[in-house]
Amino acid sequence: MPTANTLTAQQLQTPLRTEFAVDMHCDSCSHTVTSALSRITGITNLSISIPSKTVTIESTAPPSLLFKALRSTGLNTVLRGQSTTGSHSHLGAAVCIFESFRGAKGWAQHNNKGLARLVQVDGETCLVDVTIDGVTPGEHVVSIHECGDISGGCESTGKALTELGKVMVDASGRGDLVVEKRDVKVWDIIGRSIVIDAANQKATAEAGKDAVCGIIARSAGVFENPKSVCSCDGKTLWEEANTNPSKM
Ligand SMILES: [Cu+2]
Repeated sequence: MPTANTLTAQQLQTPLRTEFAVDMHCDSCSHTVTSALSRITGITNLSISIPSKTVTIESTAPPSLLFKALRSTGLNTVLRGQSTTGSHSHLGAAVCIFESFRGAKGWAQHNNKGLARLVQVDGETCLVDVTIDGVTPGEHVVSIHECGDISGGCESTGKALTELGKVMVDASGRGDLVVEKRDVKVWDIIGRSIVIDAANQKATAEAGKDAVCGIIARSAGVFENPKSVCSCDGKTLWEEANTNPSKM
């Protein structure tokens, strides 16, 4: 076993409080979590609750790094929410509800395939949290497209402006992505769209027929994720895919 190195990353300008649902069952799980996080620089406060299966972290380390460290324990982990600490507040937030348009007539279809939350956590950093469900298994590319026009499904969203990242969709059709972007500002992308397309479709800049997409809309702010992890089968509950977007 190699020695565990300290994990440093570009720190946020403003400390964030980030809450994760982690499927912990006992003190041993809790110790595993503590030791996975102990390698990360920038954590100022850590609180673990086994009964509520939550891990709350105050830190200037990027949430994606915390997410990866928690996932590395093998325990099911979901990003639940994020807020700035003390008197700081975030600079803007947005939400994007993904829909599938295959076989749809026009845009009047409500075939929810998940959502993205975007929070501008400081002047430089936009935190992106994407969860999708009911999508073809395999690698998918998540991109911001120039237009918020879904009148022709994903194909009318225009060209891809920037790639947010890649999602590996598992055999059950689910996938997620937590990433910080420094080339994206929330206020620049409201009214545009996010498209998720099979990686092998990305030879062209336009979205493929089987892509899912949604319009990026301003949101009230700091997100609170209703997802939790279930102790029955250790699986993530994705009930949020069917919840009211106004609550996000
Ligand atoms: Cu345990």
